[in-house]
Amino acid sequence: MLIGGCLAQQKQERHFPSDFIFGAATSAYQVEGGWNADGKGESIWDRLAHTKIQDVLDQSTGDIAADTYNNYKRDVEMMRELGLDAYRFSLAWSRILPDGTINNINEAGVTFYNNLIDEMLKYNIKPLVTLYHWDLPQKLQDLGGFMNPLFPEWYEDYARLAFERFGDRVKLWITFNEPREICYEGYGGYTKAPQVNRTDIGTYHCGKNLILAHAKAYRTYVTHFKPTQNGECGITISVNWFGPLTDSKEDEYAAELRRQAEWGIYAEPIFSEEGGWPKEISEIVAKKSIEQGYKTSRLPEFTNEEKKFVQGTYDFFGVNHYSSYLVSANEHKVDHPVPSILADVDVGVYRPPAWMPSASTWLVMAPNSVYNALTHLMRKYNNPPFYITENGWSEHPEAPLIDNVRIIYYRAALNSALDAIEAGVNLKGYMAWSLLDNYEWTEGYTIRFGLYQVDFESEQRTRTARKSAFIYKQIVKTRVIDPDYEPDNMTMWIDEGH
Ligand code: GBH
Repeated sequence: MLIGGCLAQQKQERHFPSDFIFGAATSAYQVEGGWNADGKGESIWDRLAHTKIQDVLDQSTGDIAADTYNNYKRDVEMMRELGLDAYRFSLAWSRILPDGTINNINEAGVTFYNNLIDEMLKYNIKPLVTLYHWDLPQKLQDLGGFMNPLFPEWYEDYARLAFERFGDRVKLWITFNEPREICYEGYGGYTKAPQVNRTDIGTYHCGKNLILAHAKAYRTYVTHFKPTQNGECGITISVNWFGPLTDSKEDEYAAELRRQAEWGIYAEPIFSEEGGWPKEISEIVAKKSIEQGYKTSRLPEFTNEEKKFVQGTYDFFGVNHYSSYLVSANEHKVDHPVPSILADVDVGVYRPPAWMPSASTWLVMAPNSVYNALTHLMRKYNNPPFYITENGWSEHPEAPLIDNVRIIYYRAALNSALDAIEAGVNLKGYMAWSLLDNYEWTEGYTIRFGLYQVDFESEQRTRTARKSAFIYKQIVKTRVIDPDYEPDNMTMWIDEGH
């Protein structure tokens, strides 16, 4: 009795460390609006939304979105309501550099971010800034974007400017958000801007240039800014969990291959001791390329010099984690374009029907998802500091403000994060996706991730706290996940000191 009681109590009282950073996240194109305000240049998402509207589910654009460009003070007020330690947002490259190059700086764009950062700092909210969340200046895309070997230099110039202008106040930097979505979906496929759809080489060449660009920016930061600014710089990779369907050797190997194709190709060059691409991928793509009649591998190898340049270029590993898949060597296979990265690894993925669906087809509630992903990364990459830079749950626009399933998801994910911490994972923070409803890329406004609902029909883009906001606020405040906590009512307030 006594022992049982103690254990139960212990489990309930598991605390997040007092220096753990709780926050919420957004990205520029998804919330800002002001797409051409005050000298902002066109980005690849402006171009997609304005010329390929048929590719967006509800034919909507991010022209106004949640109008954070005009509402940033209200956003900071919401951070204070939630009691957040940090807020993750991204800079729109073309707001600062309209044509992408440092030859033409748009001071009004710099001012917007200065205002946002200063407003957050007034209330002790740490800015966690993503330099690139998918909105490349169109003028750089006109030159090939990530496929141009000059890309790492363009990016380094932009990053240096950001460190110069904001680094006195920003101490946490993320170079890129989700290389997989940038390269696999945008260059290898068609589902994200710039819709290049070069399935054979798009993912791989974009990936290599992205990694080189990341390393350049990191090294610039470490050499020229870190000594005086004392911040940290990392990269955010989407690491969903891919486990084996059965415990057979074949399925274990299949799962490893799929993990490499999903995120290993971006993580391995930066975080592994060996450096360069995952060796299985190198071998498979080289072999298949020759069979397919290519003169060289479709995977551009890193030179030894490049490998060394890239290795270890991180202060932390940013993880965007949402869900899990089970991988099979022989079952559940679907046709992929040939050649393409998924045809290269050629495995099947499956999700049990018992895993609860969200409004997004790709997002289901999987058991131990955060724990499985983080403990795997810890073992594989020698336990670097981790931040969960995104995690959250989607519902349809008409779902009620009492968002009980989202609450179940957040509590489960945060419990899973505590399990990971107890297993030794060096997890330092957690950002909920998202602070508020926003433009969900080609799904437009048909998918809602916000702790705050946004009324996109209203001129003010009125924000209203969902029930999940109250639950998250309580967790942030107490550092404990109380499964029984219920807010007294649905009126938000700001605690003293926030
Ligand atoms: C993040 O991407 C983004 O960083 C953020 O901008 C976005 O709003 C948020 O998540 C919510 O989507 O199963 O083949 O259809 C999440 C990454 C997006 C990766 C969906 C997988 C579906 C691929 N995931 N994508 S598929």
